[in-house]
Amino acid sequence: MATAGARVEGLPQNLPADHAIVRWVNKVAALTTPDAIYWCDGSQAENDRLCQVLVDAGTFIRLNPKLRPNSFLARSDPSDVARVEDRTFICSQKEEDAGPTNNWHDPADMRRTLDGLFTGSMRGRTMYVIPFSMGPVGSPIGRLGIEITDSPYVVVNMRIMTRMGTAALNAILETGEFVPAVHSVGAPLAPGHKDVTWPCDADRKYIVHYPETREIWSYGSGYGGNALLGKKCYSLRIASVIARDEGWLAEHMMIIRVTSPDGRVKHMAGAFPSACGKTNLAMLEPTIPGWKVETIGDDICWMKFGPDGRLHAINPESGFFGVEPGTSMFTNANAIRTLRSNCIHTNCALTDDGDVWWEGLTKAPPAHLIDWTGQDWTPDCGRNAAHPNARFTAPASQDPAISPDWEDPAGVPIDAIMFGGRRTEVVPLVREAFDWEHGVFLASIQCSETTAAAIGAVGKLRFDPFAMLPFCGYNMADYWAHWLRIGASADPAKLPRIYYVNWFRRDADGRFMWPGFGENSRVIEWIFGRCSGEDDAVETPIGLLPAPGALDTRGLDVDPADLATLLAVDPAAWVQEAASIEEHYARFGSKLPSALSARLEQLKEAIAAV
Ligand code: SAT
Ligand code: MN
Repeated sequence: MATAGARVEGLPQNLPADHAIVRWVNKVAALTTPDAIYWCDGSQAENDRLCQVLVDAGTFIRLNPKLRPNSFLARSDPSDVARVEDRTFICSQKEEDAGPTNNWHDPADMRRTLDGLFTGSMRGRTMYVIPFSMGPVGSPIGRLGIEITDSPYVVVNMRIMTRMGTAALNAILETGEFVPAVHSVGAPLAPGHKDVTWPCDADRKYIVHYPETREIWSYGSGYGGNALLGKKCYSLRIASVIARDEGWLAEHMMIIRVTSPDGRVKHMAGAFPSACGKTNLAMLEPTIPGWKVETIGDDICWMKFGPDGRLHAINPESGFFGVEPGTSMFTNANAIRTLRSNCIHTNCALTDDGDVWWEGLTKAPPAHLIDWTGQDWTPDCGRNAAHPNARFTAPASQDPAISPDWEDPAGVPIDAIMFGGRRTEVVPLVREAFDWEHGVFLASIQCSETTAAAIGAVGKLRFDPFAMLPFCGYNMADYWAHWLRIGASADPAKLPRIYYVNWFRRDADGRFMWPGFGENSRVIEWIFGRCSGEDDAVETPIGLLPAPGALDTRGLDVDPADLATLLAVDPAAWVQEAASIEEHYARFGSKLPSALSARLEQLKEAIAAV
């Protein structure tokens, strides 16, 4: 097939020219007309070459090798700084299969639009072919994909975030299965034109998913989850559809291993919206003596039932794409230690000695910086030095808290699942669901203040069920039904217990009432005890709360009155909460599982009876 004259480099020898993968790649090349097609092998030498290409293009600034070896800073176009939820589409055949929380578009019509946009979109550029594995190669819970992109920045990020290159391609050749994902920054280069440092199509971004054919097409953005298509696009939007069809779970959750002082081990998963502390929780250093927390994953969790009837989870990623502002030795020392070398920093500030800086990294800011837009910055200039959604891309293997079993292909058995979000008011520090179905109810009413991880208003309260609002690839009500089915199909004694936590309560002066970070280990200790059969909870209308004295508060600097508020149920506030849950549920019409509307009625009755 024609490749519009593109030069081909690195085509693996075990890939015959008439193989279906080669034909697909050539078809995309015929549409997008790149100058060259480069097949990535994932090697260190290839990575070093591409990083130098990015330095030469001005996209990367090499950081001071004495301070941060093999690390780079990239500054994006100011129009391209976060996920674009209003430009993210689920193009199922039927609108009701995307549901009221997704942007639906007719797939045939979308294909026509994208055909137009992708035509010649890679002109003047190299098209990279990236075979990748989500999960350790060969894991029975993992899956394979191939991303085509015209962005070398995407290639070097994908190398950190996924297992990318020859081993993944060989697995694809063996199994014959992969999710195709096509990405273009949407900025063709005319001959003789000088490139910009962050090419994108500021006004036309499309992050498109075809759930029935399990395809991803992304146009116009080079940033994060818009462009690193193994992450939200594949591991959540497409994988949630695959998981529904195959009876497993693809979730927006961190995963940790918790070890008690007497050496007992439990695994916990936790779903929180973007920029709500998943990475901090995943790398937590307990403040209570003798406890240990190890990281398995910080963002995505794929869970399947094992032969033992329990849910076993893997982290499909191999790196962290974490928020920088607020990350420090005081809030997440393990993240800071992870960033010593081999990382990509996007949209933070540059210090005069060639290091990175962001708000919150040090107590006092440096006297002078170059900010994320490339301008001189001084502490009195009135601007942020780093973008609020500045991110690090860091190899998970460099996390000092990484669990020795984080790459176990069989996954780890999950004992507890936490849900949570940013709630200034109403929602207590922690509560346990009465049972799996009640846990699905609590997760379906998850609600959180918006953050800078997506373009749009920050601090606005919205329902974000299961922290999957921007990531569920099908009708959210059908997704709830899937969770209910998973629970009904299992031995209840083997299912994880479900918790709802809130680290973000504030008092009337706006001050956080709970110190969070390492102190969250106290909540984890209570959950651990509950999962070990400890009977130290009290029943309330909204779930099981820690019994008086059950939460270990020794050495904790929290006002007893604040602690009481953090563990109280205010019936008047819950009457209002129930009214907004009713509105939230009404959006799903007849698709709302009756078990969930029944749980809402029970909640209302229980509050009225207080
Ligand atoms: O989706 S991203 O990977 O850009 C970050 C996030 O929102 O968690
Ligand atoms: Mn996330």
